[in-house]
Amino acid sequence: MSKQIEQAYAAAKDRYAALGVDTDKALAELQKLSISLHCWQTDDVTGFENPDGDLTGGIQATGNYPGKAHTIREVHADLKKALSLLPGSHRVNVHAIYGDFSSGKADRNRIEPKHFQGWIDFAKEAGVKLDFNCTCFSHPLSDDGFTLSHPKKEIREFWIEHVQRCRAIAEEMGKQLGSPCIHNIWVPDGSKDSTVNRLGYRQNLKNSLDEIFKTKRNPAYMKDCIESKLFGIGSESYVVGSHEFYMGYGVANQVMITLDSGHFHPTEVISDKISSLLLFAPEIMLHVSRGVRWDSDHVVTLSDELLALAQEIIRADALDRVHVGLDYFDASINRIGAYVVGVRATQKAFLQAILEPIEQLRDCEANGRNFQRLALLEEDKALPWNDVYDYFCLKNGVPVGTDYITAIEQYEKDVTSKR
Ligand code: RNT
Ligand code: ZN
Repeated sequence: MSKQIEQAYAAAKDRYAALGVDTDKALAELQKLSISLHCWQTDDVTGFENPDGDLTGGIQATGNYPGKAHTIREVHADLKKALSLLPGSHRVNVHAIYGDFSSGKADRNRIEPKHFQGWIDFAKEAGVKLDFNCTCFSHPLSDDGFTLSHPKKEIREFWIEHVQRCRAIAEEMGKQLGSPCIHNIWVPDGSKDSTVNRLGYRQNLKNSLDEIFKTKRNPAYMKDCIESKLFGIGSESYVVGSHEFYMGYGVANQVMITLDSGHFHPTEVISDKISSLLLFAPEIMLHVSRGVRWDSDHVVTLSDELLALAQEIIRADALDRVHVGLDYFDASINRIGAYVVGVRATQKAFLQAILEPIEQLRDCEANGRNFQRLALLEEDKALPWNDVYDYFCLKNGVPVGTDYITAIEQYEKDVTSKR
């Protein structure tokens, strides 16, 4: 089998070389792409603060496929399994509700780095870096739909304290792991029906963010980002943190902006936002997801839009300024399988983008040879990029092609089905 893969790679290498593309170089580029795996896919965004509580905040994980993780150990084991089936070295994205509260419960405004030391130790052992998120949902003080923009000062202050503490935790993670931990702020704030106070809530959110960012953190250890959304379940009429809000805030204050591909109108794409944002914001964080109708969080697949997104980043030579994370939660299928499919789809999109015969394409465009540009782009779609990806898996010592399906079935049989 490995001989066939090597032969297919050699043939692909020649095909690409004829177009001026070096596949060995492309593989070296892909090897550097670190994808942040969202820990919340293991347990449908439940966490350990209140394992019996409901998920709130306009997000929902549907399905009841058996085998979800119930403890930190199980989350770690599932992540390790997923990582063992993925080529490359990656990151893990942790949410504040996934702390270790076995030494005693700590409310959100009381959490400390010690609650996340277990995650840092896990990361060291698993050879991954960490990213972090404050959790401004699934809590009694977010039940009426508002947190950082809440009309009541005491409630805003509670959430400000939470986010401040999360930024300190992120800094500790980055310090111990030697890689800046990206801390994402997403708040569910919004309302089901029309509000007559759109400006008021936004003013509150702005003031809360100003307060939060007054505390400077070491950028070598942590970086901040802010995430917008168009609407959520139960916040259909108004979301405080809209795209315009965070675009304005991020550009004015030079804070990194998070683009979640599921957070826009179904016909609006984030691929076309990359080249604009790169001109005005310092960096971009991606939450790669797949919106389907009103749901923003289906498992990522190799879609045209995912490819367009990767192409925009590679064509702009911006891999060092764009951070790639995943964000979806599917409780209806094997959860480890959901990780592996999503990460592999993302890598395949980036690999195709890296393998693009960009010099030839740019030459066509510069000389008005637009038919030739179109034809090259069409031919490029079916070049043997998957042979290059198979070889990438082989070289990284992970299952090639459909082989990971059997590995996941085995893990389900041995581990998750027994939970
Ligand atoms: C919600 C946002 C947010 C969450 C995670 C759990 O719509 O996408 O990023 O998915 O924080
Ligand atoms: Zn997101």
